[in-house]
Amino acid sequence: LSKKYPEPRMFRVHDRLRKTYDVVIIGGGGHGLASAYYLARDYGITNVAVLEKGYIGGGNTGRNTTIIRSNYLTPEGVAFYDQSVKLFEDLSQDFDLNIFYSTRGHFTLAHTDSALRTMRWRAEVNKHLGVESEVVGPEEVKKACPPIDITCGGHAPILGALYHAPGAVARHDAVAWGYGRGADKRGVEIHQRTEVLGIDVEGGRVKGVQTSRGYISTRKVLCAVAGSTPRITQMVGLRTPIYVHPLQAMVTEPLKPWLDTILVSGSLHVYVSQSDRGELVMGASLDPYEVQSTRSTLDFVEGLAAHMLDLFPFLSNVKVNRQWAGMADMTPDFAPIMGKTPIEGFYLDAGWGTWGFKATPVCGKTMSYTVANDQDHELIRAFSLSRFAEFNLTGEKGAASVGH
Ligand code: FAD
Ligand code: PYC
Repeated sequence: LSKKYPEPRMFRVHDRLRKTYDVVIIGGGGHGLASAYYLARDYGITNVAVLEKGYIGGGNTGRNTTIIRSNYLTPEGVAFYDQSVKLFEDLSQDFDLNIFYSTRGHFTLAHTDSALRTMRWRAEVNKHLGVESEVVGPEEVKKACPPIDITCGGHAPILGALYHAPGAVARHDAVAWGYGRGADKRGVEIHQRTEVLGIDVEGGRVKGVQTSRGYISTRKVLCAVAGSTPRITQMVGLRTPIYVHPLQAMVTEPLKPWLDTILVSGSLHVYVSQSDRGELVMGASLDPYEVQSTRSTLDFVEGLAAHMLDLFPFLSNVKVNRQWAGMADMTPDFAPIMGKTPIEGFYLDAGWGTWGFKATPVCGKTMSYTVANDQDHELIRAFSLSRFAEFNLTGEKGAASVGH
């Protein structure tokens, strides 16, 4: 007697890899899965394998603090991230899965005159491109967040802030699952616990991929592995300026809702929002050394807690529940590296450092276009690898939330 079981809730499990795929995507994070989803949905390319060495969303996608915003500094950055915010706003409906997208408003606090100058610069670029951003005084910060100590214990008074009304948070796992489920439904194969160990290149073009579960032949490989990028680019003999630093985060025990906005202070090295479960989700600056590891430290918790108490002294008895780290693939100009590469059929979606969760939908859109047409999408031209050789950088350091 054979029982009829329901369809899998998220995606199918495949016993074996096919011998060949039209496209192989390395990395089952948000970016890889979003690219697979739009390849299938928008271009009808479904003979696609997503290879993930661990479990989907287990990399930086599942470790990030989920801040979504488009208040960048360069016109290219603002246009790109604005598209992503727009895609995010419709994502729950698109997936028929609740990603808990929540528009909260985003304050970047300025404690010095020079920080305030950068806020004005960003506000003007943003407004010019139709993105809602404005500089506000400390009284507006206090109005939006009454429990804040606007003097920060007297040693770093808040002079003003960049306020970005569309700033939002979302459930990171649901973003990975939504893209994974949608890609799977359209025929894409997701292979977890499948590590890419080598890439065959012949005559300057991709031929196939060696994996922990056998060999696959393919003419197109998309690399979307964030903190593991240098290991993969090495396999095809490609040099990039990416360097990897740990970025840590932590959450408190759940509290009654009291923090409605997202707050960031580059000077105090703090960013914080309150999740739907009531936890304060917090992070600080990058760890100061280059290392490929996801361990977390007591130093980090102590430093971040001290700065949180500058802003909110009343939190002194609140417990920290969890801490963790991800591997941030940093670039010298704090912009990503996207698009075609000198190796034919090898496409790169990398350099996402501390800022790539918010870009997940637009990366899927633009990388699927680039892979399908073998031509860089116009929104990513400013992010090409060749900009470093051409000294044509896309300087976004002033718009990074995280201190460096
Ligand atoms: P990942 O999610 O890391 O996925 C890459 C996948 O590739 C991994 O699952 C990995 O297992 C897999 N992989 C690696 N090597 C191989 C291999 N050889 N074979 C097969 N699979 C492989 N961004 C924001 O916009 N807002 C934020 O608030 C924010 N906060 C952050 C906080 C922290 C603590 C961290 C660490 C990052 C934060 N980021 C934030 C950055 C953001 O998380 C990343 O830029 C983004 O998630 C990158 O997504 P991805 O899909 O490219 O990479
Ligand atoms: O890019 O907004 C961001 C961010 C916040 C925390 C880490 N990255």
